[in-house]
Amino acid sequence: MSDDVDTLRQDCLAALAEATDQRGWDAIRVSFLGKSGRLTGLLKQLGRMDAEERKVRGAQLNRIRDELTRAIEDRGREIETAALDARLAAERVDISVPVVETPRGGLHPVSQTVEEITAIFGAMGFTVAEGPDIETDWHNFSALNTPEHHAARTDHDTFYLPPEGDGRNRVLRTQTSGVQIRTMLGQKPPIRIIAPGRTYRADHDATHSPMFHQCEGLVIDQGITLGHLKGTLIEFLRVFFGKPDLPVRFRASYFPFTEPSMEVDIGWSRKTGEIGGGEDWLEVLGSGMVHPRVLANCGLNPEEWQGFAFGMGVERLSMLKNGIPDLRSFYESDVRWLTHYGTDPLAPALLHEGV
Ligand code: 2NL
Repeated sequence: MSDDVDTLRQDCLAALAEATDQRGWDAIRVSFLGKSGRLTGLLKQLGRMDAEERKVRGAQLNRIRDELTRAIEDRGREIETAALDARLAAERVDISVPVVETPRGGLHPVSQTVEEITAIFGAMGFTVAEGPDIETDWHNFSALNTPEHHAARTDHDTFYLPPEGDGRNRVLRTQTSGVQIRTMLGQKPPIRIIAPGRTYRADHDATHSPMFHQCEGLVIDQGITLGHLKGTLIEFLRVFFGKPDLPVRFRASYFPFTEPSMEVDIGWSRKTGEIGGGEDWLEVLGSGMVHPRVLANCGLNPEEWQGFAFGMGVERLSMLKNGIPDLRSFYESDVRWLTHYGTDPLAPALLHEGV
């Protein structure tokens, strides 16, 4: 081998041995095999040689080119592997280190219960309607056929707001019925809505809070009967409590806004506290066929349209379903209580199998 080629070969192999990264390696590759590289330069000289000399020199240069090409490729792979190993070592994660858990918030049982109620009635074709907490006494009482001197209207039971001078008296709504009144006034039947929300009564003891939550429901269409009311509420209660055989009893009652009116009881055992059977009954809902005068107050002809309505206390249903003994605990924001009774905000409202 001629000296210049041998030097070139030694230089290239020595440089490769020193190269530690991709960039240095690439510079070596270009400086020997690139367009203006040293070996390329020697190969270009072949054209100026006579045939005999070119044959000998050409074979030598080709052999060196093959050797160096292979050496460069091998070194390239080594550098690549070393770089990957270094990265893997640097980015190593110790999966045995314990995680610091981020405390997760939960849904308040009232929110959870409203979601469950909404999911069940939603599956039956109801939509959710909302309205103001501050309601005119016309929407809260008069439209609902509540007599001018009814006990519910006294400021013993109702929070009245100072007059605003527009001739309309305002109250903190004592039930969410105003939402349904507004719906009947604002849209044509058929109507299928539930109205969950805060309600207020001037009452405060172990079993009453001045603010609590109700969910009312309203269906208006042609040919609606007591059968539709009973079927809807029985289905709701059995799905809500997850008991396909839950005993449900309708008991005649009185509300100014429905006729006939019925309270709804479910079976329970006074001895074990268990819901779904036993010797006793527990009141859970109020209901009835919408009074013709309420329909007329909302511009609906009672000869043409009928409907049923119902109302329930959200905290009460939550207490019964979740075994929560004390109403006041709902409003104390005790983190231990919230952690115990709160539910995963990302879990969909649990719907028991329909019955
Ligand atoms: C109860 C009883 C009830 C209604 C609410 C209602 C609403 C309109 C027309 C007629 Cl717009 N009725 N609501 C009807 C019956 C009972 O609630 O015990 N609530 C906790």
